[in-house]
Amino acid sequence: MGHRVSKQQQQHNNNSSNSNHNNKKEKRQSIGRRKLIGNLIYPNSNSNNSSKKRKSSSLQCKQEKSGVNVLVLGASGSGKTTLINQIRLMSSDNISKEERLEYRTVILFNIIEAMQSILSAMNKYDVPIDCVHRKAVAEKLLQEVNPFPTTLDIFRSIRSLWKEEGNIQLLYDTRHEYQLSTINDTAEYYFEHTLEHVSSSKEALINYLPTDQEILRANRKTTSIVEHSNISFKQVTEGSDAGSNITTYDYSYYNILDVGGLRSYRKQWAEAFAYKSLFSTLLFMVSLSEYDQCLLEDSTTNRMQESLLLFESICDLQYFKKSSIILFLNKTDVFKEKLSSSPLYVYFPHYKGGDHYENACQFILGQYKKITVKSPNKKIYTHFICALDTVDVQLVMSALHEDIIQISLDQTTLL
Ligand SMILES: Nc1nc2c(ncn2[C@@H]2O[C@H](COP(=O)(O)OP(=O)(O)O)[C@@H](O)[C@H]2O)c(=O)[nH]1
Ligand SMILES: [Mg+2]
Repeated sequence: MGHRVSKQQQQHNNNSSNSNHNNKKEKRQSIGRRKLIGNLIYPNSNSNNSSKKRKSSSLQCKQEKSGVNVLVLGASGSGKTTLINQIRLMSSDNISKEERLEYRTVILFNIIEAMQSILSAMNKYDVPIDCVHRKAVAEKLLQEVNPFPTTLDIFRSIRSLWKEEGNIQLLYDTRHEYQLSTINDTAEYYFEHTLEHVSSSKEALINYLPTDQEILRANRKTTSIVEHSNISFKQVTEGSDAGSNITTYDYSYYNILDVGGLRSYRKQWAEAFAYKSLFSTLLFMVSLSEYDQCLLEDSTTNRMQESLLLFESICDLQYFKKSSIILFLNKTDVFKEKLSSSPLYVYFPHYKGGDHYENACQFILGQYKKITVKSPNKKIYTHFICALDTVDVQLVMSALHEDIIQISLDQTTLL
């Protein structure tokens, strides 16, 4: 089970520059990058504080561990925790009842927040609710604030709005055209599956324990460094001629560090970097589908630009200067779906590939690869995935394992 180790918060602002003068621009960008991942990781900034934090840390990864150690980084919402949960579900480190109960609250809140976001957007765009009774229900629901009352009444109201008010589903389906990024892409799954169950009776609601599929879709902010130790699993490989295609790799144990991706939590990453020698494999997660969205913390910064800047600042860090990086380009499902309704060239004017999925994938990948050109020894291993798709993740895990072996060979050669 995940082991929580620290909780600190500090807000940082992005200072990326638009100056025409290159040196000024670089200087400002460097300040911006510094703020992106917090001062702690820079040796000349507040180093006393840093060592104190490290000393007070109870990270289990201080000890040598056998197996593969992977540090997963990336902006908030890119899918880090979802991928790790998929890996855990495939392995012996299943999700306990206690953790499922924590997810229960998150999911019930996700459902209420998603319907509130839809209703707010309907108000904003003057989309009417036809029935007077449902209009009153919607107004009441909009007044609820976090922590939400998770009563049977609320879920029955949401169910009736979703099932009976045509404009609500219409607005949900066209959310990409309206740039409604506050409406979670996984909400439909809850409206179609979870609501049926939790609104069926008081007992069903009280005893509700989320399934694996529901947990994978939960939007839960990671607020501390979470270590998942000794995740062991059998890998499925294709093309085995021994009758069975199930095989276990030599490295069957994974130790994975998950971190909070919001700017305010990036200061904690220093703690994870301090164990760089142990967590030698760096996996950077990107959400492909967020090219047309702004940050939750800052409505003026494009999420893809933030992720690119974050990636650049990670690549520039002394800790990772020579490291190879595994780049996961996630949310291929949403990316594919929204390309035609939200053209990529609007956000990246250099892009000329239209709404062709492969062109768009290669363009975004190119933006990340460009960043690593200045470090010729750095190898980038890339994978396009949909972290919600178990089969996809299973296939990628086999490839990931090959990458990790290659990275360890590369490192031996470089020594
Ligand atoms: N549609 C879709 N949703 C995803 C995918 N990966 C993650 N998500 C959802 O995106 C949201 C944020 O994911 P999360 O793993 O918490 O991001 P993190 O902040 O990087 O840990 C959750 O609601 C996930 O279910 C994906 O490949 N496709
Ligand atoms: Mg997370």
